[in-house]
Amino acid sequence: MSIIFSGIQPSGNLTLGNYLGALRNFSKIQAGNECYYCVVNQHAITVPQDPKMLHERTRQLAAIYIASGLDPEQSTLFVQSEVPEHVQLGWIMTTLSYVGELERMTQYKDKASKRGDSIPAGLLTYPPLMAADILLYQTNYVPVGDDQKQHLEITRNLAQRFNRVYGDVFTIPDIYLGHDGTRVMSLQEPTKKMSKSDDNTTATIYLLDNPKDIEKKIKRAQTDSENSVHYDVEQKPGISNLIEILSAMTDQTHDEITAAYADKGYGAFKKDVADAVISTLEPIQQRYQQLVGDPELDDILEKGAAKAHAKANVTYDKVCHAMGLYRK
Ligand code: ATP
Ligand code: LTN
Repeated sequence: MSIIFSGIQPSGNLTLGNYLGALRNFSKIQAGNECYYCVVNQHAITVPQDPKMLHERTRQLAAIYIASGLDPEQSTLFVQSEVPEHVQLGWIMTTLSYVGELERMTQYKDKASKRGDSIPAGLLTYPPLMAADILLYQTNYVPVGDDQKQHLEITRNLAQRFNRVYGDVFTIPDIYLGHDGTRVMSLQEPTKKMSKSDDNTTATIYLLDNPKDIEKKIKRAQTDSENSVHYDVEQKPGISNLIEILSAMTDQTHDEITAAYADKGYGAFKKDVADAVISTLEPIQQRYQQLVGDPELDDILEKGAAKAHAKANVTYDKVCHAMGLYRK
């Protein structure tokens, strides 16, 4: 049995990319492991958030976790700000971090470059908070997309740095990349990843999109003029992205899909991709609608926070003792 930890920021509406790259893997690995899944709302405030929206999205993300297959009996589901050890250990990890290594993070460089002269300091100190999230639970594996590799690497470095100076307190975590490493691309610019913060909403399928919108977006997805369905990321990024999506939805290989559409055009192909996406998302959407306004969700999150707190507190106590942060 391994300990698993992952988190998603409640900073926008979740996309098909988040589902295939993250959420789906979360539920696949929950059986037989000790899993913690967190709504990382304190990470979201490293850029300005509207308070009412942040509150709503926190609840929505928790409901989506469950709707997409996380079983609260098997996995611990909670909100980061309800377990105070995250920021407490986050501060300690900040004191162990070097400004130079934080400035080298590509996510920091990307996000900071959009903020002119007023770069929030929390954008720079985002990775030590993420390290604290992971290390508090003595995590073995962290399921995330490959864009998070650098953050995982700094987490490992910080854990090793701590253990070297203060003794063996932390387990050194590994990244867990989904078996097919699905990376869903934008429907309008298929060389760029599909992202919840894309301003062009026709480029993105949101998990809560209605069937009509999904059909429209896929119908208008950028392709090429060849009218031949086969996988070639360089020459046919649009069609290859749709093949990837269909393959992830139906478990068919690229070759099987190519063979099935050998004498069919893009119209029929796109219709089938849309149908596959709609039938995968429909049950998730139904479960989401039942849950989001249900007090049962609060119950689940309260129990989750209590369980997470109990585990996190053991590690945090060890850290404080190792560092001399105690009085008696
Ligand atoms: P933003 O646009 O705000 O940067 P995002 O949509 O990239 O957000 P994150 O909150 O950064 O999403 O990521 C949540 C998880 O979803 C991460 O593990 C990330 O790797 C995964 N993920 C995000 N977009 C995709 C995608 N297009 N394909 C596969 N996985 C993705
Ligand atoms: N940085 C991650 C979100 C995140 C996370 C974590 C992921 C915050 N803390 C701990 C895994 C483990 C992102 O932007 N996707």
